[in-house]
Order: sequence, then structure tokens, then C-alpha cells
Amino acid sequence: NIAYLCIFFVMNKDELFMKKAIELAKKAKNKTCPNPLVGAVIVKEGKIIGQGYHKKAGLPHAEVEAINSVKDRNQLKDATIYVNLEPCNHYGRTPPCSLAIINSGIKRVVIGMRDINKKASGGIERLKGAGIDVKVGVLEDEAKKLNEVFIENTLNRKPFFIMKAAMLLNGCIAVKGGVSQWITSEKARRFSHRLRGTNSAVLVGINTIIMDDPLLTCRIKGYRQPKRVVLDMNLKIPISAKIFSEYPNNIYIITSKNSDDAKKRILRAMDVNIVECDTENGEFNPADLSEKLLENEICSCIVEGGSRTHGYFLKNKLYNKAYLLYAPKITGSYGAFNVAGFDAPKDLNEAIKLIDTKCKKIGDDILFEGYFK
Ligand code: AOF
Ligand code: ZN
Repeated sequence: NIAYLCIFFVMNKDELFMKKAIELAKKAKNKTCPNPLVGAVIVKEGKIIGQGYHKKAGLPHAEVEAINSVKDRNQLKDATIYVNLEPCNHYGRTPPCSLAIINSGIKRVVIGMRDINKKASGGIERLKGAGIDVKVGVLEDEAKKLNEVFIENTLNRKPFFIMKAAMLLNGCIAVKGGVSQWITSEKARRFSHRLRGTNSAVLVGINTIIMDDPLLTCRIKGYRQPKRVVLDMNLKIPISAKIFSEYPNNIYIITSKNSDDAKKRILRAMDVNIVECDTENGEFNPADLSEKLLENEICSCIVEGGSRTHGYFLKNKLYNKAYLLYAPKITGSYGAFNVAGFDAPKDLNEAIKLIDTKCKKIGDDILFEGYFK
């Protein structure tokens, strides 16, 4: 059936160009926070005549980049634009893309997913109202995966939190006295540095600072330095901690309103950011913590522990994703630090479940990856 074949052909072409838009969007990974990753491709008579992607919040949106990449504006007449996110319909940092598309002469718009940002959405209706042919939901799953961080930030008002831990086969991240260097191999540690370099921030609890005295920087060339966050309710952090030796202005110490004001002043004078967060029952209020991190443009955050910090994130159901590295080693567990520092339930049904799990070897270590349900 020729008609069916034709439809099939057209569908595949849409997916192909959408894939290209998604690939373009990925070029700005970790650079657009708090904005989404967006790519756009303009096609005329089966050929790509223009393309672009959103490079950074405040810079032009993908659709405008793509439209501006077409030198001969007459070419845009009756062309199709492929974009992984619904074109915006608001005056934000830039004018509405829906309007730019309508004014360009483009006659068809193919969209990956609807925009979940209420302030910006409405582009689809506006385009349709202007007589443009709009198709929504092409490679929707890929489009949603691409913007998992933006979706989490927008729908749940929290950073995309990633649990990262290197542990022994008994689930311990440190032995007696907090000794943890080194559990995994050099190769696995490089993986961890790449994670730091591809997310907005890395976060640890104060005990990790006291026990390991880490730098928390990304030590692979060519990557951005992550913001470094320390949860330190009582401001116990030593002024001599190694973390202060580099980029103090990208350090965020989360503390309570009641902690030592004099120390807050000293740290601020060192160029360190002090962020006061609401507390309840001796812990940070999870919603306020999330809000404060978002306010500081922390869209995705690697949590590196230790035990109590993972416990806090786990029991408050804050995690989105996990990267757990297992070294092929085992020790006794009594007196060691378990990866999940909080009370065990009596009922296994209370176990926190992971889905879409994957496993691979990094050298002799095993990397387990999964999403929290
Ligand atoms: C982007 N890049 O390519 C598209 C976006 O802060 P503004 O004014 O730049 O607006 C950001 C919102 O616009 C964003 O949250 C999303 O809802 C919509 N579309 N944003 O940053 C783009 N197409
Ligand atoms: Zn836009």
C-alpha cells in the first residue's frame, strides 16, 4: 500500500530530523541551567537549511538561532522547523519564539514535547492559531530524557539529585575511623570526576569534609568546575579545610540561621557563599534546601555522601538517580560506615526501589546505575 509506505516514510523523516535537533541540544549540556536543552533544525524539500541550539540562559533560544542561521530568508517560506521543546510564547529574557516562527514564513512545526514551564508554554496554540501545521510528540521519550533535569526543576521545584557512592561489597563507604581512600580504582575515580564536571554542583555533608578533607573539584581538563556545596548545620567547617584553597566563590555552605555569626562573617570575607536554610528536628528542611540550591542556579547536583548525608537524601526521597560503584573487596561491617546512614525498616516493602537499572564494569569495579522510582 503506497499511501501507508508514504506515511511511514514521512514519520521516519520527522524522527530523523528530531534526532538531529536533540543531538544539537546536547552540545550545551550543563551550560543552560536554569534553562532547558533545546535544539532546532529547519528543513526545506528534505534538506537541512538551518540549525541552532540554545547555548546559555539569556542567549537566543534554539528556534531563533536556527532561523538566523538561514542566510536567504526567502528559503524559510513553507519550510519545517523541528524543535525538541514547544516553542515559547512569553517575553522572558528573550521575545517569544512562537512569534519569530510565525513571522518567518515557516509553515510546519514538529515538536518533541510540550513545555511544562507554565510561564512560557502556549506556543502550540499560538502557532496553530496562525494557521501553522503543528505536530507534537515526535521522539517524546528522548525529548523528556534530554530534559530530565529541567523537568525535575520545574515540576518538583528541586535540583535533579544524583546519589554517587564508591563502596565495598558489604555496602560500606568507609571503614573504622572513616578511612575511605581508596575503595575503587583510579579508573572509577576518573568516572566520578567526569560526573562532577558535567553537573551544576557536587554536595557533601560536614563529616566528609572533616574526615576526608576533599577538594571536590573536577580534575579532568576541559570540564567546567562544579559548584561545591557543604551541608554544615552548626558551621563546624575548619577554616583550614582544603576545599577553601581553590575557587572559594563557588563554595556554598548551607547552614542554619542560628549558627555562629562571627564565623559566617569570616567565611564571607573569604569569598565563600553562606546560605541559611530552614531546619526542622535537627535537619535541613528538604523543600527549603531544594529552593535555596535552585536559587543559586544548581540544577543538577551530585551527592557524594557520606553515610548520614545519603541517609538524609534517601529517607526524604530526594534522589532522582544513582551511580553506585562497587569495588571487588569486602571487610567487616561493624564500626564501618554504611552507604545508607538511616534507620532500617522492619518491612522490606519499605525498601526504596530503583528502575531502568544498568550495570557495567569500570576496570575491576562495577558501576550500577538506576533511577529512583
Ligand atoms: C530556552 N531555550 O531554546 C527554548 C526555551 O528565560 P528565557 O526567557 O530564556 O525563557 C526560558 C524558557 O523558555 C524555558 O524555561 C522554556 O520554557 C522556554 N523555551 N528556553 O532557554 C530555548 N526554546
Ligand atoms: Zn523561545
